[in-house]
Amino acid sequence: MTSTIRSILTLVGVLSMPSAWAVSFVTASSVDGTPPVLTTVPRVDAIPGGLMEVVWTTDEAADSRVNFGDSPALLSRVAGDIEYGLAHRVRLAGLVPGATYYYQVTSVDPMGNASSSTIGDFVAATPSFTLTVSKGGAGSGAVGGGGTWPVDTSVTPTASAASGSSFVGWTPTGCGAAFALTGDASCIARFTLAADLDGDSDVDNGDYTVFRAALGACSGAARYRLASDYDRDGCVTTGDYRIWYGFYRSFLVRP
Ligand SMILES: [Ca+2]
Ligand SMILES: [Ca+2]
Ligand SMILES: [Ca+2]
Repeated sequence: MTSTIRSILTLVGVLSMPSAWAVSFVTASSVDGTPPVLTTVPRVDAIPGGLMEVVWTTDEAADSRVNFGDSPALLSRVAGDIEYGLAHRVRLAGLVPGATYYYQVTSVDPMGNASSSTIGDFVAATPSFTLTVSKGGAGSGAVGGGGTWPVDTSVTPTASAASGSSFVGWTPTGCGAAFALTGDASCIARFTLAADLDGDSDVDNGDYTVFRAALGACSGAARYRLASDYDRDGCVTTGDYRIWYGFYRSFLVRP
């Protein structure tokens, strides 16, 4: 009984002295009083979308913080990550393209020891986007206008049908005129075989049959077919046949 009471008293004594308990547990050798070492000089990279990213490393797990602003004396904005790690990567948003900013990185270890870099500067990138221009359809041709430009650049995709092919149109149709690049965009130029009048991606007697059906007809007639009127003079004539035949020949010798 006496020993039980002593045990309880001992326990109460321990519980009533949490600070003493804690102090007795943390020996001098385990206290981390050393701030992290920045093992790389912070680097600022431009990443897609007009953001800038500050990258650095530390020799021990620490958090990530970047103070930045448009004056070295006033780094009034902050971005960061409270997760501890050795590799630090912080994105800075809301920057004015082309403007100069000043920044300083800080990493703090779990014991609160902090290290900061010297103040550096960078110029905020102008965001750039990519226009991809590609080809579709059974025909062939050349496309142009693709590339990477600063935001809001006016771009104009181009399409030029190869001999024996016709350019039909763009997907999406907005690619057919100049437009401002406000994001990555993709334009597909569709080419058909000019002699493929029945649309089966082949050129053969079936297309000749379709042509013959319109031969002699002029615009307004039921038999008239605009696609067969290659010279667009309003009538399907033997002159158009010669053109069709030329397309047919170029289809036969295509690469
Ligand atoms: Ca430390
Ligand atoms: Ca055909
Ligand atoms: Ca014609």
